[in-house]
Amino acid sequence: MDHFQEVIKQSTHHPKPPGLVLQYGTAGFRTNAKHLNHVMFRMGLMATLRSKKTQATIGVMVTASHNPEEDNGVKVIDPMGEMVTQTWECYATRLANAEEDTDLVTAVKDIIQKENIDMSQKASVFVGKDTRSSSAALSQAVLSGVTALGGLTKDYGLVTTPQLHYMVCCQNTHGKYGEPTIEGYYRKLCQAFIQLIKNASSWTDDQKQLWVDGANGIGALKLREMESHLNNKLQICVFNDGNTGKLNHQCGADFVKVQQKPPPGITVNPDQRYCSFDGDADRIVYYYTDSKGRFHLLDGDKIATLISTFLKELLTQAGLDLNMAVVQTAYANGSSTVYLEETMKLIVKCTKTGVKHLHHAAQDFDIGVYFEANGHGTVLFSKTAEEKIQQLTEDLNASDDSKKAAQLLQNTINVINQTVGDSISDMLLIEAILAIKGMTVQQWDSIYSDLPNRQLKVKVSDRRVIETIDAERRTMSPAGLQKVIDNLVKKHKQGRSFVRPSGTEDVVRVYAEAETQESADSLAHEVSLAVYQRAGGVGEEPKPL
Ligand code: G16
Repeated sequence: MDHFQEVIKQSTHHPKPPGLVLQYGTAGFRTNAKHLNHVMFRMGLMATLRSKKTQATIGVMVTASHNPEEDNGVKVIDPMGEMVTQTWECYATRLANAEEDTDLVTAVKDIIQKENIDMSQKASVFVGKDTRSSSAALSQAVLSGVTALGGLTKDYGLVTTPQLHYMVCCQNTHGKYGEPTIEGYYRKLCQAFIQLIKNASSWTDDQKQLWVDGANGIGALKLREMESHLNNKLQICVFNDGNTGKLNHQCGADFVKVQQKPPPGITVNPDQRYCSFDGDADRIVYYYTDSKGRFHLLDGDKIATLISTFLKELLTQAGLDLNMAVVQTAYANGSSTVYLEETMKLIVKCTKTGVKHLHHAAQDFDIGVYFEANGHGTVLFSKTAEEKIQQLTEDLNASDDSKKAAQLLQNTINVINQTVGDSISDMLLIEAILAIKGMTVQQWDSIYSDLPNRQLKVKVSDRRVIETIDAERRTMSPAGLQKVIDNLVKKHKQGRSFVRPSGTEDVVRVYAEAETQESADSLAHEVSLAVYQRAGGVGEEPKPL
């Protein structure tokens, strides 16, 4: 039986709900889990084709990350651990929407022809899944898709998304990036962390304690697994560990960032550090309460600032001339951008939402620090940067000071998962920086003050009516909406607002910031109302906050 007959045969076990149309969004397909079995099978097919084309291992992660438990989704990972390239996102959409089995085979054949794929090539696909109850069956569907086209599979089972990205990169670099095993991942990151904090002379036992909200998901499980590798250098107390609570429900990085409050049920004590992961552990945000009980959030922008400050200081100390930029999105707090550009004198780039866009932009620099405000991000080092740093650690003529800085930079590179944003890796890096700099979370927070801001969601009948330009900072359609937003913004001191269709949820997102929280809240509400009225709002009209 040839591959195509096998595809048709196997596809009957993964039927497509007639008429269902899905789009490869910000981070893959995402919707209610009961509509996704056919998509998973087809992504197995696509990953196999991509593997044959690139002659490398491809990854498929079954997860809906920050979405509610009843949703699921899939992220496809390219050879170096980055998100699948955009041309293939179009193929993914076509495959997912092919109505009949024969259409599906036609779509597969089209990809083979367009990409000139040699079907006699071997294919290898790594598969992982998060803790959702639907993930087991859906990852089986991915595995069936790979097998139907004759690909080889390696099922990593329960892993965080960034762990799977890491495995793919390790495999394709033949171990140069690390060992493609979970143990190898913990060893590399934890050893680098332990090396880094040897430079933290004043870190007391009390300061070693960190409270982590595992979002009732995979991150909690993986932190427990990692613990023994840390040699008690960091004491992680996990809450929302999945034992009783529901995934992402009233917990996790997205909840904390959007609601601007800690997960209910946990007492946030002053003088302690807290952080929240999201459902697949690729985002992280930090927080604390001050002595007056006020909640303070340290989001992706604050993380980018802390990391870039640390790196810049090390580059100066090392005497290395490497260019560094910070990549953000429209959600970045206006104060962070001003601070990075005007005080730190760094290059700041703004891209569309989605780590794939930020990652791509960060690759243009020797060191590219990229973070979305929601806590999704990492740091990329160019080959040149890594080589220069390595050479300096071995340079016999270099001063002790510059060599020490180079050594710190090298350990920093090793603690970072450069393939994608990674809660665990980011957490270790942040903890190491705070320890080395002898900095409290309050001191970190005081680097700059956030402008008060608010994020809201508006339900509309078809969110695709909103079209954006200028890295999502302005809308082109519906006609007239941008003008209304501009006029509303003018009424608020330091006002800024934008709207965009979400690529992971069926909503339009609204962001607003202004001089006071009251003003940011009222701007967000006014803009939500404008979206509701001009972009086909459904359900109840947005109410003032
Ligand atoms: C995903 C993407 C992020 C993006 C987020 C929200 O995160 O990986 O880059 O910021 O969705 O996207 P949108 O506003 O389009 O819904 P995650 O953590 O859910 O995979």
